[in-house]
Parts: sequence; C-alpha cells; structure tokens
Amino acid sequence: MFVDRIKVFVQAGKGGRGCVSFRREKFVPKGGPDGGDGGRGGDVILLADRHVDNLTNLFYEPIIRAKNGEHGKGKKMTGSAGADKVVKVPAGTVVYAAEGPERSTFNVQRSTSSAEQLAIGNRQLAIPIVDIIRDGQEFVLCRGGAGGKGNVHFKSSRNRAPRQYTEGEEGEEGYFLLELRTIADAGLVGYPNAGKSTLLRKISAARPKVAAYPFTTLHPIVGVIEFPGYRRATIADIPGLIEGAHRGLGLGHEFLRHITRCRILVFVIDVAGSEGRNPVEDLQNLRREIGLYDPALSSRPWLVVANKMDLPDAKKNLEAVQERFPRTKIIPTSAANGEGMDALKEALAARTTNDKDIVSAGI
Ligand SMILES: Nc1nc2c(ncn2[C@@H]2O[C@H](COP(=O)(O)OP(=O)(O)OP(=O)(O)O)[C@@H](O)[C@H]2O)c(=O)[nH]1
Ligand SMILES: [Mg+2]
Repeated sequence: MFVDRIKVFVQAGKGGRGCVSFRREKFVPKGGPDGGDGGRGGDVILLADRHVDNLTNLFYEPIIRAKNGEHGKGKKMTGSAGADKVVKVPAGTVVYAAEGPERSTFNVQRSTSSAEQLAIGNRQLAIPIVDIIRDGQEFVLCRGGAGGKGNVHFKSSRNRAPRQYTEGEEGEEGYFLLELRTIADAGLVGYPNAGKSTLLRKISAARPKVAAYPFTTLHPIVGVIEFPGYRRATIADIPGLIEGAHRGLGLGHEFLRHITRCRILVFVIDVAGSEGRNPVEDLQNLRREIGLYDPALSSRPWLVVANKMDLPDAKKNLEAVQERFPRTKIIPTSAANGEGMDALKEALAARTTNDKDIVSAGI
C-alpha cells in the first residue's frame, strides 16, 4: 500500500491537575500547603525523516495523541511532563488544517500562509500550515496544555490552608490533512506505456515495475542517478497521464502534485507512435494537461525524451516533433536497447545543479 494523502486527528496532551496537599511531619502539626503543579502535556511533533517515503504509517494510526502531563504531588512536587509524540513523515509533506466533525481548537492563526484555502472533497476547506521539506526538520503541530497550579500558590496571609488548585489546560487538537509532494530534481511525465519506468530502471538503481499494459506504475517512485564527480540527481517516475486527466480521467491529476517541486520536467513520448498514437499530438496534449493542472508548471524548464527509437516510424516522427517544437531539447532514446541513455544523463547533469533549493508548496 502507498498512502500519500491522509486526514488525521491530532491531540496534544492535557496538562496535569495541580495538587492540594499539606505538609505533614512529626512535630509540625499544621504544616502549610505543599501541593505541586501538574506537568505539561506532551506536544505532537512532525519530524521529516529521509527513511520514510510515504504516509502509510498514518493510515494505520489516523488518531495521533501525545501523553497527558502527570498531576502535581505533595511536597511541592511537580508532576512529570507528558511525553511528546513524534511522528515521522517524508520530507515533502504539506500540512493543512482541515475541517472535522467537531470544531478544532487548533489555532489557525499560527498558519504562516496567506489565507489561501484548498477545497478538499465536497465543501471541506483546508488551510495550509506548513511545508516540511528538509530532512530533520521538526514542526510542533499541536502544543500540549500547561500544567495546573497546586495549592501552594494560593497561600496568603488570610488563607493559610488553601484548598484551591487549577486544572491543567487542554492540549491543542484538530483535524489535519497531510499530503506528500515528492521532492525530486526531475520528474518523468508521459502517457501510459511510453516507457517512463523502463527509462528510470536504465539510468538509476530504482526498480519500478515495467509491463506492456497502461497504468503499470501506480504510485510515484524516486530513483537516484549518479553522475561523475559524486554528483547525483533524483528523478521521479509517476503514473501515466491521459487526455482529460484534469477532469479526473485515468488516474487523473492525483499524482501530478508529485512533480510540482521538480526543477525540470522530462516529457517522455512514444515517438514510434505505437498503438496508433501521434507523438506530436501527445506532446502538445501533455503540455496542455500540466498547464491545466498548474499554470506554474508550464514555465518550468523541460526537455523531451523521444523513446522507442528502435521501432519503425520513429525517425520520421522524431523529425515532425522537432519541427513542431524547434527550440526544445529532444533526446532520442531506446530504453529497450540503451540508446541515448548517456545523452539523457548528460542533459540531466547539466540541468540539475548542486544547489538544493526546493520548490516550495507556496506556503
Ligand atoms: N520497443 C521498445 N519498447 C519499449 C521501450 N521502452 C519501453 N518499452 C516497452 O513499453 C512497455 C511500457 O513500458 P513502461 O516502462 O512500463 O511504461 P510506463 O511509461 O512506465 O507506463 P505506465 O507505468 O503504465 O505509465 C513495456 O512493455 C516496455 O518493455 C523502447 O525503447 N522500445
Ligand atoms: Mg511506469
């Protein structure tokens, strides 16, 4: 199973209650108040971990709670703080405050975003809160409540034996939508069966499934390409697109968000025009689909891989594609027999620099 978008309920720990207690010792018949404070509730913290590449663990744990603080104790002892709950998420996770069955106490003001809102499902709104992009980055999603005060705080000249105390505060809680937008340098975009996964297998150590039927790839897979001089780039293979993906056809746009952070888009076309395809139209349609999904993607640097050069008609079609897109870099390849793999690697090496500025989710 691969989960890359999930709604969860998060609740930080409640603070412990303050204690009502009096000093009781031999020879001190009426000792003063000594009830300690409650401990603070634990926070729920998101931590980006590079060993995690999806949100599947949250599917099994959609309710995330941190521990409550301990109640205060006698002898002015403060209760111990509730343990924080640390949730590992992949780098690239975007977090939204979502609507839930009950009102959330989570303070949306903490959101760093402009008031941009995202419609999820029917009528539901989600407000972006944070984009967790770097390995090791931490974000306190819900803060634990403060501990209550013990009766030692309520002593006064008038009341030497106070019985007052305060309850601990509730921890923040709320519903959140977590959505993964894969972080990779380059993203492969193409129709089903164009050979995207075959290419990724050829140029990286990744092993996505390859088969002669459409929608073989069902979720994004990231491969690492090594260049001379210890340089490397990551490349994301996503499920194939089809015309009308923006209307939800095929696997729809569901997976296009995984290339929204890629600095370069690699359009893979079946230049042999197998199964009656027209490579020029394919490329035009793919360009249109990504623009309909997100206009910002239209201006992203891009190049074209004209795959399946080993098949008949490929040469003729390649010329037609280049004629239609005269200024575009087109690399003829055959993922089947390895032709053009070095040229593709070189083009990627030249276009993926070492500075690892990540395209943010616009939050
Ligand atoms: N002749 C030839 N066949 C190829 C080439 N590249 C891939 N294929 C074949 O095309 C079919 C589809 O390849 P995949 O790599 O699974 O295609 P994909 O683009 O990842 O497809 P989806 O995951 O369904 O989107 C397989 O049968 C491959 O063996 C090529 O260069 N030449
Ligand atoms: Mg594939």
